[in-house]
Order: sequence, then structure tokens, then C-alpha cells
Amino acid sequence: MSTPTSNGVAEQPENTEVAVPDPEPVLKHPLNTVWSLWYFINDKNVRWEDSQVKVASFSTVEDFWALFNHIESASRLRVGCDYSLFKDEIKPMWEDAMNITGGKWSLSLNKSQRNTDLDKLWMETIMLLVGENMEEELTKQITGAVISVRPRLDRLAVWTGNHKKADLCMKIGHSMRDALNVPPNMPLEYTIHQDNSKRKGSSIRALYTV
Ligand code: MGP
Repeated sequence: MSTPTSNGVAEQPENTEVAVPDPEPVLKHPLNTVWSLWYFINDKNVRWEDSQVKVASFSTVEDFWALFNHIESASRLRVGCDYSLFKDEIKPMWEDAMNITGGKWSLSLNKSQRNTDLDKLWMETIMLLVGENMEEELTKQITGAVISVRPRLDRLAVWTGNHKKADLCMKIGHSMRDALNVPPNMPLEYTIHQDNSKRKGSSIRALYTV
């Protein structure tokens, strides 16, 4: 307890510990949404669903950078593995209630782009999601993004919640194109999760293209 002095200014008694407030909560910059990073480990002996591991969640700019400065870059993932960034509580799976009626915008990247472009494009995609600079309706539609490192073509995808909302899907596709500065000769294709889940071998038709 502090003792008042003759001039009325409170004075701390000697040998009393002064509680210093933790500066962190004050100094951190909150994001609008809590996000989670997932890692898909390609292991043929484990069920697909069990191969998705949640790495960490973050809700401030500082915690986002702390996480992304700490982890392996996407271009160094083992072939067959993914990183997924999804809104908290949404699993990076077709089956999640927030994804079940949705689909994804995909950009295919050839192997030579893995060393030159992949990390930059993944970071631009993350910025598009986490920055939430799009119209609110579009931001709400987005559930997450996935970077998949594959033997032939790597793939960058933005997942949305409802494939029937054509106008919103198209706007998100254009936003992704602009944010990633995709050259005109590279199409972005939107496919429905339900079609992807039923696919056997041959590729499926895109519902939308930008
Ligand atoms: P993939 O990782 O989306 O594509 O799905 P990849 O590896 O490029 O191969 P592609 O040639 O099939 O495009 C690969 C396989 O993982 C699918 O065929 C499913 O068996 C499984 N899988 C992928 N996803 C995204 C899901 C999912 O959301 N749920 C379930 N249950 N399985 C999935």
C-alpha cells in the first residue's frame, strides 16, 4: 500500500514490489479473425483426416510474424505435404460444415516456380486473407487457403464456403488474381469440393474461371 506524504503525493514504501503491467497485450495489434495454420503430412499409412495437424493459432499481427518466421517455408516442404491456413474452428477439409457446400480457386505452379515464386505467392495469399481488406461479404465467404507441394504441379488454392454464390466467388477469384499478380496466360479455376471428393482419376470441369 502507498503512504501519502506531506505534499499529498503517494509514495511507495521501501521493499515493496511494484507490479509492472505486462506490455504485450497493449502493444500487440489484433486481427479481425483468429487463424490457424495446419500441416498435412503425407503418410500413406495414416488416414487422410488424421494427417492434418494443427500447428498453431494466432490473432495478432505480432503472433502471425512470430509463427511464420519460425516455420519452414512452403517451398521446402516435402513433396506431397501441404500448409493450410483456415479461420479458427474451420478444418481444412471438404467435410467441415463451413466447406461442405464450397469450392476452391486454384492456381497451378510448375516445378521451376517452386524456387522462384511459390513462397512469395503463398505469402501474398496469406496477406489477402489475414489483411481482410476486401468487402466484408467476400471476407466472410473465404474459409481458408492451401499450398500443396506435389511431384508434378504445385497448387495454391483459396477455399470459399458456397459455390452457388457466383457473384461473390467471381469477385474472390479476381481479388486473388490481382493480389498474386497472375499473368494473363495463367488461368485460375474454381472447382466444387463435392466434385473433387467424388473424382476418380480424370480432372474435373471448373465451375468458374478467371
Ligand atoms: P489433394 O491433396 O487435394 O490433391 O487430394 P492432390 O494430392 O494434388 O491429388 P489429386 O491428383 O487427387 O488432385 C488428394 C487426395 O487426398 C484426395 O483424392 C483425397 O483422397 C484426399 N483428400 C484431399 N482433401 C482436400 C480431402 C478432404 O478434404 N477430405 C478428405 N476426406 N480427403 C481429402
